[in-house]
Amino acid sequence: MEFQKMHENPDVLHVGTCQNRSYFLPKAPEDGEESTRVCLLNGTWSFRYFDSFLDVFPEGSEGEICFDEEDMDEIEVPSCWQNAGYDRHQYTNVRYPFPYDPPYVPDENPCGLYLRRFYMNAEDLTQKIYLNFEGVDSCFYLWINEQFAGYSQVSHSTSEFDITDLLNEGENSVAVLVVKWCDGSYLEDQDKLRMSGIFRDVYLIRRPLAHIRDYFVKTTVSDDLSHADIRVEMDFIGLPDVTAELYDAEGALLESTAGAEPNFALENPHLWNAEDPYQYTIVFRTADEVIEQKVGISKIEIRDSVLYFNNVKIKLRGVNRHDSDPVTGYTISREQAKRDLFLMKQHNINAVRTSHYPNAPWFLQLCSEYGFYVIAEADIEGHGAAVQTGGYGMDEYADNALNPIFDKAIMDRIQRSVIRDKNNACVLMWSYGNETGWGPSFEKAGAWVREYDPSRLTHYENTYYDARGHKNDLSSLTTESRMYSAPEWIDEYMVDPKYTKPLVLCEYIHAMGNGPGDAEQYQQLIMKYDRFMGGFVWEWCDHAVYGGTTPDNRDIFRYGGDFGEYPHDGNFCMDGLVYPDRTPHTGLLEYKNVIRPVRAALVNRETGEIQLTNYRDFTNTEEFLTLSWEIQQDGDTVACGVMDDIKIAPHESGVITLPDAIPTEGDVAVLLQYSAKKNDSVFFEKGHPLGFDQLIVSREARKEEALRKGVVVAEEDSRAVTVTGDSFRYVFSKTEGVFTSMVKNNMNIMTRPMTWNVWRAPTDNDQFVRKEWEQAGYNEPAIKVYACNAKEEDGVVVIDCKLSLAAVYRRPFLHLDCRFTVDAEGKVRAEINGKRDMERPFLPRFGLRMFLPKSFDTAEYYGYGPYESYCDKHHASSLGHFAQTADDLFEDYVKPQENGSHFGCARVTITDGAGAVTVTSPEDFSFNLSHYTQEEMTEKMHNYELTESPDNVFCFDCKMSGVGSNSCGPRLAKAMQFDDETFTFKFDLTVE
Ligand code: IPT
Repeated sequence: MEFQKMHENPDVLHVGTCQNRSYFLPKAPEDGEESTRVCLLNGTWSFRYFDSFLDVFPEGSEGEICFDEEDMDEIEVPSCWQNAGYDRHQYTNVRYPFPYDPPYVPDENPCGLYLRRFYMNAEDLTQKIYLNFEGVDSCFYLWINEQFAGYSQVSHSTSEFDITDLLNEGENSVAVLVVKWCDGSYLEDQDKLRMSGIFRDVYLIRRPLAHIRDYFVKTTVSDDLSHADIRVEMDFIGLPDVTAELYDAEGALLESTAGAEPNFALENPHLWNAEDPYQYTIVFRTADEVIEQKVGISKIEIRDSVLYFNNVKIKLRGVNRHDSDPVTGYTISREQAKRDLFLMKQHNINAVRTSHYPNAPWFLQLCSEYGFYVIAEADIEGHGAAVQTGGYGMDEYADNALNPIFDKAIMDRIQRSVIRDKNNACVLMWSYGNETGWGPSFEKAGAWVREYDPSRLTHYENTYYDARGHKNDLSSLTTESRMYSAPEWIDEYMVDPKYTKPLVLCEYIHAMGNGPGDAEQYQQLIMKYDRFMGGFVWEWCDHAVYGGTTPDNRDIFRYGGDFGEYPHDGNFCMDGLVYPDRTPHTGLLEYKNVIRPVRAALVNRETGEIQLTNYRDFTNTEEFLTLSWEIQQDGDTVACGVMDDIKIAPHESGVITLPDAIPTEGDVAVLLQYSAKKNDSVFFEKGHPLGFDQLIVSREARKEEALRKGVVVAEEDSRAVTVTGDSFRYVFSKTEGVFTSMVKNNMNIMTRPMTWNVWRAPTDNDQFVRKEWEQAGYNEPAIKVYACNAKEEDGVVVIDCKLSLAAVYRRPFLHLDCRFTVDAEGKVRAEINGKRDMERPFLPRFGLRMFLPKSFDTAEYYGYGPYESYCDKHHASSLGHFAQTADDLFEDYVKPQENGSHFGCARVTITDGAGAVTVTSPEDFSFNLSHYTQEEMTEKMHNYELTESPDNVFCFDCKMSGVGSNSCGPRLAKAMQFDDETFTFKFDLTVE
């Protein structure tokens, strides 16, 4: 008998599965917290891996599966088989990992046969037994006691089977053949490491013969929010008698009803929102079963193109989250999920998009419990269709959506997502999936969603073009969703009459590597426009596979290309706000402060009045805010205090008055630190920092110190000028235009010659401009000195030097006109006037680089710290005095790149405790100190491959370009590019 193959048949999506229902785990009446009706089948299963589906049926098997447990390996369920050593990982973003030939998939299609045994007693068999799979990638065939029991394809939604009639008293077996690719894989082209297997929980549920099959808790709230009705629509197997009880969050019984359509009325309901996720509980009871359902009540509306949640114009401060862990892959425990959610709460995030598939069903329960607005996305992503002819073909893009063979699956996947998760308070929007184009399939499914659940908003990105002549009907979508739109486009959207829906950026500020640098720019727009609901950062975490440690104990994280796979998309999966192990990136700290709950502005310097605005949507500052204030003068605290009785209603402003006078001289700033007023029982403790504002009141023009005059001698030969004073001897190269040796007090401070410095190890966000930079030769400039004259003059030595920077075969991109003055104590005063070739791209940076002895390992600076800071990414840092070692300054990106710079500096000293090199400047500058050269970081693909430089690398820059988010977002904003045609860099360099 030939095996009936279903995984290349788009008409056969599920065989033997039950009708969809909402997620709940029933209990026995006598149960406590744990349900005795649910039997988890997680644990060790027997496992046989096949490289190809064809190997499942060797010659002579006649289409029969061999269930013989002998010779089988063992595997943990749930898990991904690639993480257990089978098959291999692959990371691709857009491109399908197999030819685009729907509904067909390769014959060499890896499979895994899973088998385990379980026991049933006679009493069990008097009931209904359901078998549930919460997630299997990509599809599976099921046998109970070696009898075929069904098939299902949809990796991230539940498949439930009624297996009652296949069971025996005593031992039973369950066998699952998981196939890596199926026709459904065309709809699962999510940007992720591609893994396979039974990756979520598997369990049996015992239920009485008559039971509640499904229910939908529907709530309506009166316009003034004073009244709510709860109506439960139920569906049954058999005819159980039902009673329903409504409890408040403290467990007090409010109301009890009997009958098949329970309903409750509440006066002054306690509504749910992300800041106060209050949930009631309904307990449904039938003769032999209890179901507990949390209920959060809210009113979601769009009025005049503006989102109102419980009559408040809320803003979404969101992230896109994948199920991803470097060790467990797609298999995420509640503890792992909670760790993500708690970290989000600690960083002011209030919304999650489950990109691009439903998460485990309990994940949304956690979001409802902890307070997150969720875009709940269906398991659909098909952007691989777009790249059939190179680039993004807009017609091709929609090929899956327009292909009728996928109509059924698109409807199925959307229904599965909505029906399973409908009773969760956190669901703000139903998302039909991601980047699959648009077509009749989505129109039909969208109409179904609106009909089934009109209480939620609907979302889908990829509707902005009509493909292959199909005129898009977008009437089922309540929102306009875009990704990575440039700020200028958002301004246009707000005035263009053709746009009538509220706008959400379902993906923005691409958090890859060092970035994002444009968070504040977008936040300004979110705050400005009522019709801009907010955005979701792409994305929450870096995806990687943990590969153990190197002999010197460095963690190995692998990404695309590290598994020998083809095709792959390199480190494009390393684009999260947290590292794979959940250590926050500086980008998360930046985002946290950009979305801080309070912002401040100076009203009046004389009176010390400061305006505070409360950006929480529902909570008065009185309930959450402790304000510590500090008046700073030249980086020192001159007065400080704490206020925690500030009353400002949500979305309102109020004025506070500092009790101490704000000085009028020097660099003056007011630092306002916002922290949690109370212990939050779950996420953080009293005092947890919520963000800060530093109001720079004034920065004083910095005076140049007078040069010390005395005996300084200049000697010249054809290659160098040697400048000698009492305590020093410096050599200035007449071919490089910089100092090549600086000996002070008999110590050579430079282990190698200084260099002019325009290159930086490209960040991920530099990956496009990098090509232009390399074309211009910024990575390999040679120096041509046209003239170099030294003279002793009035007790100092003055070296004038004209030079250019140009790479081999290209014309100069930069001309410099420099004057270096060396005083009698060895201080070097530099004035460098630069002129650029404006046909070349903006510069990564411009400055000088010194190589210092390894012992010069501490940077003491007055500038923006303690976190790495750039002109467009410094909102996590403040202006002040900092002392950090090269290790502290280093941001250890898995893919090495420019990091650890500090912007807005007036002074930096690099010291070993005894000696010191100090740079000061009348204008703000940037610096970094690193164990690694930019060449090393440019070259190496992984952090564990980095080799330390024998010296410490000290760069000080007149300017450093911003970082932006161009890895997927718009090109770096003009204002953040170092694109000046002429510039002047003045600094004093002192060696002690
Ligand atoms: C877009 C995708 O929606 C998302 O899954 C991810 O790939 C992200 O951007 C980039 O990291 S796809 C992009 C090519 C627009």
